[in-house]
Amino acid sequence: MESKESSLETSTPNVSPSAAASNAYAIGLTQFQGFWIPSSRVPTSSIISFQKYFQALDDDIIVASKPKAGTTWLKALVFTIVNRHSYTLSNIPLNSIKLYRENSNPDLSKIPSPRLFSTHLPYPMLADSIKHSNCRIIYITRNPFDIVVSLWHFFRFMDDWPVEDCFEMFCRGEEGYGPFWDHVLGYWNMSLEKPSNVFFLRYEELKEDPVAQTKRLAEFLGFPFSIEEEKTGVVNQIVDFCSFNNLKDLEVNKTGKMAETILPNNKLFFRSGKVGDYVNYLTPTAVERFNNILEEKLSGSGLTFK
Ligand code: PAP
Repeated sequence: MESKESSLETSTPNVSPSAAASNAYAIGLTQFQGFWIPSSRVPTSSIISFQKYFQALDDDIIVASKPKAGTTWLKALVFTIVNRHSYTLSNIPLNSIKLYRENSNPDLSKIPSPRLFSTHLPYPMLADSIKHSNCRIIYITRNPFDIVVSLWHFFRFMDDWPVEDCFEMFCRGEEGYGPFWDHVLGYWNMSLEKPSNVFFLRYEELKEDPVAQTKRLAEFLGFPFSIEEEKTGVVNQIVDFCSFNNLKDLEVNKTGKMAETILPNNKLFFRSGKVGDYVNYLTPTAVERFNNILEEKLSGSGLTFK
């Protein structure tokens, strides 16, 4: 749901560049519809096109996340669960779709059903047709400190910036698709309001019990595992196939590179895949400071992070 140009954009509505553009990552950010969009990669015109033209179908599946929250893992799991009868695990294609980047109004009718999409856009920015349809959204989030560290590592290919800069941007809410709290709250609130349409998942829960979470996911998606499948170990096979170690070692991720991106290689998406790595990078004072911000921003929502 990303695009480069749109012939439809007549003006640049409600757009302002990052005030603290001190590094390559910050320079690419633009404030748009209340969030910070990495507009050098995802032009706001493509979001407008998506909002205007995307027509959701009731059986669409949308993987939503903030960057570095577990998108790659969740995409692999969802695709594999849904397509497990069409492919063998050794030849399953794991693709990503960047639709509105190439074309402001792409023809999506040829995508086989159920159509799978992924997006980093916050809930309020989704096309109305998604909000009014019966389609399913799976949102993954992660301990924000691990997100900061993962994000910082990821963008070091552009700029060897200090982790403190990345952390400060996070505290200001001025980071890709941020503020973090608004992004997560949008999907959290919808998961409470429409639990059969929005599934809220945490990276840490997936890490702790991937088999149980994969079964929950399959149920939610309308592709539950049969007793026979459970007996013959299909759930475990899918979990193993989508595991960090397996995905990391796939040739496409060891040596591949996505077309039309500034990213040097796919390896960047597989760093350490651990929970709590942030303790090696952020001071306890920094953690406490962000915890205080989060407590205030999430207050009354029922959403907490350990
Ligand atoms: P994206 O949103 O830019 O696509 P995303 O996949 O959400 O990135 O995040 C990458 C993180 O997920 C990396 O975390 P790390 O930097 O803390 O290591 C990456 O290692 C981790 N990751 C990728 N695939 C998996 C997986 N199969 N299992 C667990 N973690 C994974």
